[in-house]
Amino acid sequence: MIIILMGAPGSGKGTQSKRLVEYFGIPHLSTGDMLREAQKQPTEAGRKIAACIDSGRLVSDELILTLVEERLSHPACQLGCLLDGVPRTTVQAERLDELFRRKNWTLDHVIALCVPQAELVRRLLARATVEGRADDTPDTISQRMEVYQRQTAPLLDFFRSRGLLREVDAVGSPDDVFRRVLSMVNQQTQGSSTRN
Ligand code: B4P
Repeated sequence: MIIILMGAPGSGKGTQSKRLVEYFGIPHLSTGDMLREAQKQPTEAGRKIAACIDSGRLVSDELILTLVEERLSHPACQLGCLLDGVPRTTVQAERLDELFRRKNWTLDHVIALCVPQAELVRRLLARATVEGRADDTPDTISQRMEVYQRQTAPLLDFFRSRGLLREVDAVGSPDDVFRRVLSMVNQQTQGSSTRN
């Protein structure tokens, strides 16, 4: 099973991913986590990644695609995986589409977590007080929201036009949201097995 989890910053992608990968027993591929690990390296690449994240910009498509392709080639991903935070641009979406076709993999679900902007900001500011992430400051949050609207939100139409997009109301407790996500995935899976 291949699942893509989309949503604005703070929509709960990381939170729901943890539950989904445990439930389905598939690997979790989070580009945010991969980049936070990579930025710790005392190299030019590590410094560039840190600068992008801290200012709320996206890192380059080339870097993301190299990291993701490398991770998807692991044997653990041969039976599926959950992509969390990728694709975030049209180039990433198109290149992943090509990669899946080359590998003869089917993308099963694209789930978009829907949360109003005021709630997103509230969550990220609350996380700042707990985790102190460098990109959870008010200025960087507003930059990330702007980047999301400009570069990532158009992908919802990309997946909608392919009949793959499932939008889930992601306001409520993390467990409530998880129940909604799961029921959406199960409905969809049953629907496609009935059609086959
Ligand atoms: P990510 O790590 O993907 O960060 P995010 O979008 O802020 O997080 P997420 O939506 O997962 O929020 P979370 O569950 O933690 O990316 C970080 C940066 O990396 C990007 O800004 C970018 O620079 C770079 N990057 C990543 N992928 C990239 C790509 N493909 N291309 C280029 N650049 C890329 O939830 C947030 C908070 O809300 C948490 O505190 C959580 O506890 C809380 N929360 C979650 N669900 C809740 C609920 N239901 N109710 C109340 N609070 C909730």
